[in-house]
Amino acid sequence: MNKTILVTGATSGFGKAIATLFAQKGFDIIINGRRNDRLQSLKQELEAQYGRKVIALCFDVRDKEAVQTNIALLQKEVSQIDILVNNAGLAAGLATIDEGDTDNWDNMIDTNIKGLLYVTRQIAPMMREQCSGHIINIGSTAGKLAYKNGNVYCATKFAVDALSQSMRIDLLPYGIKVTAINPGMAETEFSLVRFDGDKDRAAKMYEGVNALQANDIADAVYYCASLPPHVCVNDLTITCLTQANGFYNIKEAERITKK
Ligand code: NDP
Ligand code: 8X3
Repeated sequence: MNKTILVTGATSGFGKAIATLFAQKGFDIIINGRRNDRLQSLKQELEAQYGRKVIALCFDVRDKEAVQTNIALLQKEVSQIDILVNNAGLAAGLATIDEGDTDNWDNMIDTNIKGLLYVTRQIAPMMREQCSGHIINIGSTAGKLAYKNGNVYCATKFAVDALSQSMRIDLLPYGIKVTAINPGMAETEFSLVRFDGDKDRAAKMYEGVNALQANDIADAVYYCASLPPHVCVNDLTITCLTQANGFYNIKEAERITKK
C-alpha cells in the first residue's frame, strides 16, 4: 500500500514543494488550501507527472466545522494517513505592539495556532488507532527568538514549538513521531502576504540574503520522514548561511560593521 501524506497550505511555498517532492517519491497526496484553482491545478499536475492519487481539500483551517467535515469525508476515502504536515500559516503585518492591527493578530493566532490544532485534533485519533504516524509542524526561527515588530507572529510560532513538545509527549505511547521544523527566511509568498501584496517591499526582504527556497524545506521534511522507525527528529532549525537566527543576519552584520 502506498503511504499517504496530508499537507495543509499546499497552494504555494513550502506546502506546494513538500506535496510535489512526496508525489515524486511515490506517496499518495492530500493537499489543502483556500484557493481552489491552485489546488486543482496542483492535483492535475501531480497526477499527470507522477501518477499518484491526489485528493484536494479546499477549506480554511480557521474554520473548525469545515476542518471536521472535510476530514470526516476524507476518512471515507482514505484508510490511513501516515504523515501530517501542519504547514498552513502566515504573518500579517509587521508593527510594534502599540500599533499592531488586531485583525491581523486574530488572523495569525487563528491560523497558525488554532488551525494547526483543529487539523491535528482530527488526524491524531486516526494515527492513534493505527499506532503509527508522523506529525510535522512547521514552526519558525521566529518561534525560537522574538524579533523587532514580530510580536504576535513570533508568539504564534513559540506556540507551535510548545505544542510540538506537548504532542510528542501525548502521542509517544502510540508510536507517533512529532517533528518541529523551524525555517529561517525563505523566499516564498510569505512576505507578499505579510505586506498585503506589496511586491517591492516583499522583494526587499530577500535582497542580498540568498534566502532559503521552498525546496530546501521540502528536502528537510522528506529527510525527517524517511528515517528508520526508531529515529525521530524532534526539532530542526534551518537558516540560510547569511542568517544566524531570527534577529541577526548579514544585513544586520553589515549595518554594525559600517558604524
Ligand atoms: P506561502 O504564503 O507561500 O504559503 C502559505 C500557505 O498557507 C498557502 O498555501 C496558503 O494557501 C496557506 N494558508 C494560509 N492561510 C490558510 C488558511 N487559513 N487555511 C488553509 N490554508 C492557509 O508561505 P510559506 O510557504 O513560506 O509558509 C508556510 C509556513 O511556513 C507558514 O506556517 C509560515 O509561517 C512558515 N514559515 C515561513 C517562513 C518563510 O520565511 N517563508 C520561515 C519560517 C516559517 P491559501 O492562501 O490558498 O489558503
Ligand atoms: C518566517 C521567517 O524571519 O520572517 O517565519 O519570521 S521570519
